[in-house]
Amino acid sequence: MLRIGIIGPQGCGKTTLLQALAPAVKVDGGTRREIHIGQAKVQDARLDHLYHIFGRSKKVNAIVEYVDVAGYQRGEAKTSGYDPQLLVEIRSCDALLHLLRGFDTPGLPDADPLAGYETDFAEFLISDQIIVEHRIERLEKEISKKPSPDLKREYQIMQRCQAALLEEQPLRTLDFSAEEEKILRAFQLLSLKPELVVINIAEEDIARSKDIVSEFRQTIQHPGVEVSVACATIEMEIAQLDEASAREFMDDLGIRESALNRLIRASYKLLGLISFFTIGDDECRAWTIRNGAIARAAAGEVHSDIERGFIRAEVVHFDDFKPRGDLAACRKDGVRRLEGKQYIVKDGDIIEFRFAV
Ligand SMILES: Nc1nc2c(ncn2[C@@H]2O[C@H](COP(=O)(O)OP(=O)(O)OP(=O)(O)O)[C@@H](O)[C@H]2O)c(=O)[nH]1
Ligand SMILES: [Mg+2]
Repeated sequence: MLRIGIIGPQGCGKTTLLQALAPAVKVDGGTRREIHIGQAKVQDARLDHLYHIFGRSKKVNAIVEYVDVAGYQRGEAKTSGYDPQLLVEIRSCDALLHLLRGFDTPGLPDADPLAGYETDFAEFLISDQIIVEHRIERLEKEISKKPSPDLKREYQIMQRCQAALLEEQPLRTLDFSAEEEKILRAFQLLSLKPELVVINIAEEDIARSKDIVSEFRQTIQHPGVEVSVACATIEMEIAQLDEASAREFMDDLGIRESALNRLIRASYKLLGLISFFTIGDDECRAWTIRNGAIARAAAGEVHSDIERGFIRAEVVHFDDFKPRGDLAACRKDGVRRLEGKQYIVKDGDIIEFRFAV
C-alpha cells in the first residue's frame, strides 16, 4: 500500500487533519514515537453510479493511506526542525502532504506559511545533499577499487543530483528514466517525492482561499508541487457530522464542498494511482493500481489466483458504459471487449476477469 506522509512544522495541524481525513486512526506502538495511520475513502461518483445501477448490497471505495509520522502529543514537539529519526520516517513515505500553519496560535510565531515552506524546503534539500554526497564518496572509493558500468552509471546519476541540489533545485524537477528512478528510489530522497502543499487556514480566511493559494503560487513556483488550502479544525467538525447536519454547517460557513474529498483525490493523483471497477455478486468495488499497470497486475490486486490463472479481461470503460447502462448492450456495441494480460488498464475501466485455476 502506497502511503502519503502528512508532514509540516510543529503545531500546523497534522494530527487534526489526519483525524478529519481518516477517523479510524490506528496507532503503531513499539517505536520511540507513535505513528498514526489512517485510511481515507476515495469518493468516486462513477462508483456511486455503478452501485446504484447494479443494486449490489455493498459498495467498496478505493482507499488512500495517510500517516502522521510526527505522532507527538500536542505541545510535545520541538519548536523547529526535523530530528533525524523523524526524517527517516518521512523518507519512507511515497508522497508528501506538506501542511503549513496559516492560522495564529498563542505561543507560536505569527502564521507565515511561506516562511514555513521555505524553512522545510531548505532543510529537505540539505538532508538530500548529505545523502547524495555520502553516496558519491562511497562510489568513488568503490570505483577506484573495482570499476563497473553499474557503479559508473550510478555515479553519474548522483552527480546530476548533487549539481541540482547545489542550485537549490528539488530533484523532482529533473528528468530521470524509469531505470534511473529505480536506482534512486532506494535512497528515499525527500525532494524527489511528489508533494502536495496544503495551507491550513484560519476559519475566518475561508472566503479568501483562492487568493491565499494564488499568492503562495506566485512566490513558490516549484514544478511538481501542488498547492491547496483547507481548514483542518472545520474539516474535523464536518467529518464528525451526519450528512444533513454537515450540509447545514457548511451552508452557515459558506463552504460549498468539504476540502477532504478534494485533498484525497489530489493525494490519489499525486501517488500516480488510478481506479478500476469490478461488479461482484454482492459488491461494487473500486480497486487501486498504479497508472500504467497491465491487466494481469490489476487481476493480482483482486486475487493472486486470478493473476496466476489469468485468461482474458472483459473490459468496458465507465464513459462507454454510462450512456448504455447495461453490460450486454456494451458488448453488442463492441465497447465491451476482451483484452489480454498486457492490456494497459485505464482509470475508470470496468473489468471482469476470466481465469482458470
Ligand atoms: N484555528 C485553527 N486551529 C487549528 C487548525 N488546525 C489545527 N488547529 C489547532 O492547532 C493546534 C495544533 O494542532 P495539531 O493537529 O495538534 O498540530 P500538529 O501539527 O499535529 O502538531 P505537532 O504534532 O505538535 O507538530 C490545535 O490546538 C488545533 O486545534 C485550523 O485549521 N484552524
Ligand atoms: Mg501532531
